[in-house]
Amino acid sequence: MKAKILFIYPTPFRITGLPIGLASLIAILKDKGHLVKVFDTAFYHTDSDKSQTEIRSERKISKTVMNEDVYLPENKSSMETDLLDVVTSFKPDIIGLSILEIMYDTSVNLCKVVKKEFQDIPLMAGGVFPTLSPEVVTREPVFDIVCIGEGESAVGELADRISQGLFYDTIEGLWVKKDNRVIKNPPSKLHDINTIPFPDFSEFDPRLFYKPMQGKMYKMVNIETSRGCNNDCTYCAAPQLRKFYKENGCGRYNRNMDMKNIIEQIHLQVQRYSPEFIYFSSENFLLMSEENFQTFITEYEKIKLPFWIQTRIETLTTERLLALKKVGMHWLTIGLEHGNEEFRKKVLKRYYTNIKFIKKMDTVKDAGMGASINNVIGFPFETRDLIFETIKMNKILWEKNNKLEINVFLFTPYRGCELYSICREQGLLNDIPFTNSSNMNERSVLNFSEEFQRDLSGLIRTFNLYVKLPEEYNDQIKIAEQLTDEGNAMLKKLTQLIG
Ligand code: B12
Ligand code: SF4
Repeated sequence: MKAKILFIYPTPFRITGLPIGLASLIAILKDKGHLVKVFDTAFYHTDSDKSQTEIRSERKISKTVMNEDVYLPENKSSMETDLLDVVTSFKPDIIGLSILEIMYDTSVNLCKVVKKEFQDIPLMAGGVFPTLSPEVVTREPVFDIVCIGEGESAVGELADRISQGLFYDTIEGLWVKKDNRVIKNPPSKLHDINTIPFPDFSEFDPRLFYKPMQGKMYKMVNIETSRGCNNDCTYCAAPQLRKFYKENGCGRYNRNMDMKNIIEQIHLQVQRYSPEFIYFSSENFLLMSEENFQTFITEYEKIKLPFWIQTRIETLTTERLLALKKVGMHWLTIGLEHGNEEFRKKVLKRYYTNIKFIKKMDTVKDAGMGASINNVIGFPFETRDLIFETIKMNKILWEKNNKLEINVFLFTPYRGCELYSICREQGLLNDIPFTNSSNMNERSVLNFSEEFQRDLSGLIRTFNLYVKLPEEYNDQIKIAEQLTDEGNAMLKKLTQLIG
């Protein structure tokens, strides 16, 4: 008898893209012959909130996606009823959820719905939030098991034991509730990403493959090339995950996949899913040796599909960009994050200078390419003037290359990142177990003054106006910052000027 595992992928409305972690668990389980199904929440519009693509278009970050409703139609049915139907028909032995902090309350609510009807099916939480906040998740009565850290070996062994009718309270990586106590097994060793099977996306809703790119929807497939990151950015979970794995003796967090495996993976996923676009799911794609880079170029030339990468500014060179462009690179995403050098260094632990950033971005322009520049506002210790330094830097970059897409996010203190602790120490954050606040929101969860909250909500909606319109418009843009009828009318008028 093989085990049946139902995974729930809670993701906000229309946040598409494929979760590599869950897909990797699915691959392991299928390899062992177990049966897997996925239920996701991406197409249930549970409140009146706008989708991220709508917000991005309103804030003039990206082109309006004209056909989102066609590619990503909403489910008209109820999320809870549909989930119960899947559980009834699939009859899983266990249900696992992949949880990021923003979706924690949705996850708990869905589990309560299931638990009410199916008391005997164990519910298991895994993912970044349970890994970094296991005590919060374990306290929640609805969860029977919490997976800490990478889950491939834990989930594989769990399914094997279930299929053999054995209990599973001694599996590394799992915290298991038994007889009113929690058995806390140590996390399992980190996996060698060259030996585990490639991610399997075939159980996901086909709509999750579609992502917008400059106003058009494309069927994209994610390719895993590495796991982990060696940098220390204070707003990110990666340094804390690295620390967690190190402290627990799990091995090296930062791992690169061999180039021959990356190429094999691309061929396999293209053959399986016929994508129109490839997304390389690595935090720092260009952090690779020259030999690997040359192999990538030679081999990718045969794939003939456009692709998109994320990389750190330090890794850019004109030669590499031109070579990548020649074989199909369509877009890249780069983090500036803040425009003030001192602030960026001290508060964010990002160490490039503005001059270096501008020079490196010239390589993008020289290659005739566009890119997304990521920016964040609303950090602790930030002021309106400091935000204007971020605006100023983006203005310089955009005036040199107006193919750039200027992203702006609101800092959100997710548990586990270094800035979360700083916000708590500074009295900027109440002792809440989690936040479902998104980095696309207008109001910060931090206890900022009302004046600074107003600055943030005004600046997040006018950021691209300040960057893209000449400075003579600044007084009018300031009016557009206001959440009043006058402000809204001005925002509309100025927005039209950018087109
Ligand atoms: C790719 C990516 C995405 C993708 C895919 C998301 C996903 N769930 O995989 C997309 C673009 C959709 C996305 C969206 C968002 N993301 Co994101 N994303 C990432 C990124 C860069 C890499 C994730 C990854 O692929 N890791 C590699 C895989 C192998 O690891 P993994 O996902 O953790 O999975 C392993 C384990 O966690 C475990 N596991 C995972 N799920 C489960 C489930 C079970 C049952 C078990 C047993 C085990 C288990 O086993 C897996 C395999 O080893 C991370 C940064 C990071 N370093 O984690 C941010 C990150 C996860 N994202 C983050 C955020 C904030 C978001 C958004 C809210 C941003 C936004 N406003 O749009 C949304 C929320 C979407 C959602 N689903 O809730 C934060 C989460 C912070 C937190 N503490 O919750 C991170 C950590 C970045 C950061 N700021 O620090 N994201
Ligand atoms: S933000 Fe990017 S570069 Fe910085 S630690 Fe996180 S993954 Fe690494």
